[in-house]
Amino acid sequence: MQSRYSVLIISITALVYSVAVLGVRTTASAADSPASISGEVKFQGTPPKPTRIDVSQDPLCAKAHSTPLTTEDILVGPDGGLANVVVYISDGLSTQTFQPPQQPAVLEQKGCQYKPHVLAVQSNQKINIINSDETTHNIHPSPVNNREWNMTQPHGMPLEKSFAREEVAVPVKCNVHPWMKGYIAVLKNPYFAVSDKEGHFSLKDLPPGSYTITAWQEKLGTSVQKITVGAGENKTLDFTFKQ
Ligand SMILES: [Cu+2]
Repeated sequence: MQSRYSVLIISITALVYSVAVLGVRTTASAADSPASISGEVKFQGTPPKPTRIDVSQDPLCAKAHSTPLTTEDILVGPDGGLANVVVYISDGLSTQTFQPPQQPAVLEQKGCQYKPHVLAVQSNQKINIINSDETTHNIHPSPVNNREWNMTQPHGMPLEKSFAREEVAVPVKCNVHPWMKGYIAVLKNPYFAVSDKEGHFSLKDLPPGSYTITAWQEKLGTSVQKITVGAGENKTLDFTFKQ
């Protein structure tokens, strides 16, 4: 009985010691002070007016909107910020493989539109695809570097997918509703963002280093810049697109 207690005490001591060592390590890595890059994606010139979409072919889509649906391919905010631009590290990281986050991404079909219009995920990250509409959709991504698929999805049916390889970006369409278009950007590292409706983006928790940052817009193409960030540095980087 006594020896059992000794084993127990030794085990507890070992456990406490391991926790202490791990604790010290966590503190040490936090002291490495990650860097960040944030900025604005701007549209130069007069922004094109979104055009009206006719959804009358499906009354269930029409009834979801009190005002007409409009195109989302170039969305410019009141101060000239460009939305839905994928900003990511395209070069400069080591060859390490990044594990996908546990948290799945969500792509919703709502009002017969994709929400968000541009979704960015990590390769092999789970994507929960939701149909919140009463109508049935048929979601159909057409990738170049990943496997193509095509799924009918009635209301309420769960669907979980992922893409294995980097691809910016995979076009997504609905085979039932021809106006439904969106994109899924698949990145092999976790350092990416999609600009919000004011055009703002932020890349956080970066290891210090020299990077190539690429901004991608579905109609306006890509813009590339180089930047170096030291430990704990927060740098600003703006991108400008024009038609
Ligand atoms: Cu649809």
